[in-house]
Amino acid sequence: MITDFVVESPNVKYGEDEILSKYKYHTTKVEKKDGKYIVHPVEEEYEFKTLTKVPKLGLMVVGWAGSNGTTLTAGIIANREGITWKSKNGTEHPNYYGSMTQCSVVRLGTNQEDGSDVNVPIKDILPMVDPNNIVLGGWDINGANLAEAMERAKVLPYELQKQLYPFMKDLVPMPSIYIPDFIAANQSTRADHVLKGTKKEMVEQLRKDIREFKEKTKCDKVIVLWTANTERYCDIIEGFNDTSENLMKSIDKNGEEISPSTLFSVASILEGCTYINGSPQNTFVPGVMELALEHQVMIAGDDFKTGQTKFKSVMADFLVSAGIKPVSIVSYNHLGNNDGKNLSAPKQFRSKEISKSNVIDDIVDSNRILYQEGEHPDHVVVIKYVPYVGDSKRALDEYTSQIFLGGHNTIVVHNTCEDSLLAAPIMVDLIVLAELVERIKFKKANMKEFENFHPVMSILSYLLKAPQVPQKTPVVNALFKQRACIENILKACVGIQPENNMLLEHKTH
Ligand code: NAI
Ligand code: DG6
Repeated sequence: MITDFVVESPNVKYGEDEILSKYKYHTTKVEKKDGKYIVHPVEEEYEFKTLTKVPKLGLMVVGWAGSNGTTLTAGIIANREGITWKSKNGTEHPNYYGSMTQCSVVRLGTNQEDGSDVNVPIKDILPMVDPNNIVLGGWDINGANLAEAMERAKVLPYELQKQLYPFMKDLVPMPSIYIPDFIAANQSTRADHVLKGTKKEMVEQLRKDIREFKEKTKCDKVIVLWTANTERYCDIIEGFNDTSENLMKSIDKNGEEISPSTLFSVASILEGCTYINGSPQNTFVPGVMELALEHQVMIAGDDFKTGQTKFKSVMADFLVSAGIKPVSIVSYNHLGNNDGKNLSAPKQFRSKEISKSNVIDDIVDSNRILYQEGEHPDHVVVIKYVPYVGDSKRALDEYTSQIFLGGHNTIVVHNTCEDSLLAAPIMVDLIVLAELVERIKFKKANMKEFENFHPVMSILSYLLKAPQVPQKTPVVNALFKQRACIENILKACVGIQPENNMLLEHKTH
């Protein structure tokens, strides 16, 4: 497969350290006047500048000794070292299946010779970090080394674990912040590796950890990723965590209603490191959002979108866009890993229930033929802890829809899968894309200087169950719209128009 390409266009310039692209952005503005919509097709001039030097990237994982943390680490090492292992099916090879940057393609255009499609991997549209080169570190409230932790997680085949052991036994997480009130009580026996001190002292310690990691590994850039246990929601309190100033004062006073994840995000932002929240809790209280904006540091969240929710964001979109009306969506899960154990506590379950429940909102709200204002399908999410099934989560969904002339259509889906094997490639994508987004700058016609994208990286919505977006920005949950957003922004950076799927060249003489 040829993956190398160059765009020949007066609008695209390849420099030594950057790619410059002049781009016409076509959008449509609509106003309501005298009871009808007035539609204005608009063309806006943008310039994109992508810095092409790929940095040496460090990733600091919070919850490094968990199932996701160990699986991600194992996957990167197995790929980097080319480790193969025997299974009953023969020799298995490492891969990044499940990662859209590493294993999916985009259509570049039409082959002039035979009219066929020309596709290239997403990772080749712009220079991106190779996940094999990511330098890993992190924290955990449990002191197991990564080899023991991988064994405990029971995710990977034994023959692969055996070979990974020597690479992982010396990787030991740094002690972390444990505030029992925020995660389930059933996690207490795991917390044997914890930081002491006030909240302010702990933030200072995390900042020092980040600086020392960067120095020791000689990384150009560090990203911090939360994949630790799901926390309960934090109350948003006026004068306490509602502004960055109040939040920082509350940290100084060792205030109570501040979660470990919020403290991590603050430390990360103050160190200028992008922070990604892979769990559902509201880490990004308004004070954190404001802090990220003030420091112009990127943040993204919440909650990796892996299996059931990803499917739902396709299924609901398919049904509603087919003119079919889902009226009841019931999602049931059982799993037996430590995530499932933590989620068996009501407050932690509630955080997950919220992030899993919002995923059809924009799809339903878009169609006023099927749904009246305020009308919504029944949508129920159940999660049960069943230790025996371990990481092999079972997800059962029932979609009941109203169809033509009073009929009903019920679709039932059963999905069995190792949860962490779905999550690790999503983590790879979040890291690779977040790092790239930091190197893309844009300038609109009326702007003097190039600017970065908004610090709240809604471009990563595809990978997240409950995407954080800048204020007054619509949340998009529908999976293929989210994917198109990533694809089209990357293409814009090399002067290629979005895919319009019209294929007029095949429909006209
Ligand atoms: P896990 O329970 O195996 O790992 C979590 C790790 O975090 C544990 O090692 C624990 O000791 C550690 N931890 C807890 N509090 C900590 C703190 N304050 N600082 C540092 N470490 C801390 O869970 P797993 O399966 O790895 O999932 C991690 C998170 O990712 C959970 O919140 C889960 O809901 C979320 N998630 C998982 C998905 C999946 O498909 N596996 C998908 C979406 C989200
Ligand atoms: C129970 O559903 C456990 C959760 O942590 C999920 O497995 C995880 O959030 C993945 O959820 P989903 O809906 O994307 O499969």
